[in-house]
Amino acid sequence: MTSTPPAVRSPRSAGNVGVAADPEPRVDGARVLRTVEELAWFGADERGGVSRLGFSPADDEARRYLADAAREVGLVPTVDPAGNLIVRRPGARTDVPALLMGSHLDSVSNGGRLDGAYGVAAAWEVLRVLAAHDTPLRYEPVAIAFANEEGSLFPYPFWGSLAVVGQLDNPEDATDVNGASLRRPLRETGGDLDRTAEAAWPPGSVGAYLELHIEQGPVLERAGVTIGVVDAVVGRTIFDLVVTGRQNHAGTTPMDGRADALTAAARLVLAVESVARDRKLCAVATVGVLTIEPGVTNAVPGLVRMSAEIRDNRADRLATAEAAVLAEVARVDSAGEVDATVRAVTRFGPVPTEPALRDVITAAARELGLSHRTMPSGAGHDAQIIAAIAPIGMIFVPSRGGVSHAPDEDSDDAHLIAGAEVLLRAALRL
Ligand code: HGY
Ligand code: MN
Ligand code: MN
Repeated sequence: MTSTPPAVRSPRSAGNVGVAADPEPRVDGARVLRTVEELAWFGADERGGVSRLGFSPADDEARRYLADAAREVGLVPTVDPAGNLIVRRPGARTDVPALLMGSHLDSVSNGGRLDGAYGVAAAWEVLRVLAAHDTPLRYEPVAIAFANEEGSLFPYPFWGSLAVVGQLDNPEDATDVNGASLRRPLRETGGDLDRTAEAAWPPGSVGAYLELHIEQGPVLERAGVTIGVVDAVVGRTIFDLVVTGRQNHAGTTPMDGRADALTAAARLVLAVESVARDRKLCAVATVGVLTIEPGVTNAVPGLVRMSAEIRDNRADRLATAEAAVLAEVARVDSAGEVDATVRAVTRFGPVPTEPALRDVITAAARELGLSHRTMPSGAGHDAQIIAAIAPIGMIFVPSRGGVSHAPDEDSDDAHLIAGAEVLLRAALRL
């Protein structure tokens, strides 16, 4: 991990937001890139990439850094009780709904520098530009960095956006993967576990939500297209599976007398994969976590805990695939050698974006002379949660090699700047 965070640099600090009557506001592309670079400092992983897990010290430092950067240029940052960092223009209007723009600040373990952080950096820039121009807007622009979208340390993905829509379940019980309570880290970041309900935005208070994000897949790059206009965000079900066998000596236990939890789990891993790959019941299916007990070379594994997640853009297909996963677990269980249990811990349905906002984004891209195409999102996003209270729109830019949730996640600078320009244009068109 890294030693000291970057100081808020003077070029960005130069001059507070004054009001100018420029008919053609533009983002400062270099500033967007610099904010992205600086954010990558927080949680920089010595293996490469970024490990800025939600509610970790690195996440907290990144948040403070962004709040300071906003304050330095005369914007007004606040932290809501769920830990979302929200930035407004000075004298922000409260008599009109908000145009909310943002993404998340946390990363997966050993992830990239762009997933989430790019959208936050761009939203900060767009808000700064809008604060500096006397452009009449129907909605009050507000930038937000959602807390804990990935849920890598505290396994509550979309924590911050769920709080904003008033749908956090039993927040006071939230613990990290090791069982430690969220209470202290949330308090240190400016939140309050007993008051997360107050993070909910009242009905009608958000006129629109726009999220800019890297695509995280290969579609735009392969097509040579700069801007993705997202038409739907994928649905996802996450399962916890437990396989219980009988732990015993690896040298003395005959092969026909074993209840090996790991070999049974291995069959389940392949069965989960097969639900998508061979049976094509859903778009993708993944086992990403496998823990083995006791995890030594010379004992037959007695217990395996594993995750499984399935995704699709259609709710009916997701339901069918979910039933198939349950049936596979039941099959391994009923074979009698081991006990296998499964629990769907998280379900997020697929969510379409707002057609009118797709049109706004498309028109913005066209105005800027940027190539664009409509496409679904295979990754989950805070936008799909915010859809419960507001129309949502999403903008994608190409990911190099389609790589994400990995250290070499990257995008061309020109694409990153183009995405920020589209976000600003879309905001102005609203
Ligand atoms: O997992 C996802 O799709 C998102 O990156 N959280
Ligand atoms: Mn992600
Ligand atoms: Mn993301």
